[in-house]
Amino acid sequence: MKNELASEEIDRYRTDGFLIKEDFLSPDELAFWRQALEEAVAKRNGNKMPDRKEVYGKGDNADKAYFDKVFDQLLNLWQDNNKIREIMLDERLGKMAAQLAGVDGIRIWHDQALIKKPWANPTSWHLDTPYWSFGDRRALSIWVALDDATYENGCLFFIPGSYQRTTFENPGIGKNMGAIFTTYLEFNTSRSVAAPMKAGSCSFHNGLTIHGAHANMTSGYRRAMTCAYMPDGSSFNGIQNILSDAEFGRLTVGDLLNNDAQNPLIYSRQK
Ligand SMILES: O=C(O)CCC(=O)C(=O)O
Repeated sequence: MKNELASEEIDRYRTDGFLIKEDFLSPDELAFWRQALEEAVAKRNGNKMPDRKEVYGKGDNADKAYFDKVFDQLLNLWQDNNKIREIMLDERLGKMAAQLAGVDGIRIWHDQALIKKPWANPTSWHLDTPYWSFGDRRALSIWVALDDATYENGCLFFIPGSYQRTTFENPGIGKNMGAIFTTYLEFNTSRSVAAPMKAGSCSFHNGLTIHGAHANMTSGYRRAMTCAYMPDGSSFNGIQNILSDAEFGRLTVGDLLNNDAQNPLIYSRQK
């Protein structure tokens, strides 16, 4: 795993709000991640979450037929598959996320397999952090390509620098690709940057970076394994998102999100 970050890469991430690492995984690691994903997906039986079908607040009910064809989305696979657990709890990933975010500790918010099946719809431009149960401008995700992600099958796109201006207000993610630009008029004429990647490469993006992905115009799969990271010390903001009803019921706005069973601390600089 090419887990070292040069200071130039950290600077670029801090300017653009995203960073691409080519050939991040070795061929053996890529094979292990693919096998882990295959096993985990088979075990999930169509459920998005380990314990339920949906993710709260992600537009599951509106236009289900359309959104089911954006991608298959399976979250928190680390909680029910040992191989994904080994992959996701790797301190090296946490350290990279902490270095990019400029924080001392990193917790998993949730992992997520995003599988664009043949002929899948595009992923409209959106933000991530406004969906999450904490508000921290430094929160970020890793996105690892498990197939070549190309212009044809649904590679990611980013709006450079957008994370420096966007807020926790949620413009949502609908069927209109560019709806977010009516909220963020200042980016309406921005240049977008495409991120085609070979399988085994990865990108990091800040959760407030405007991003999206092409449709899958091919008969093949575009599989990605991702993980959203929360800076240690983040507190509950009242949004349910991936939290179970029981956990949601227990929490009061302002409570620390430090339950290791739900959000494991995978890196701490103090250690
Ligand atoms: O894979 C995609 O199509 C979108 C990915 C995304 O939005 C994310 O990882 O935050």
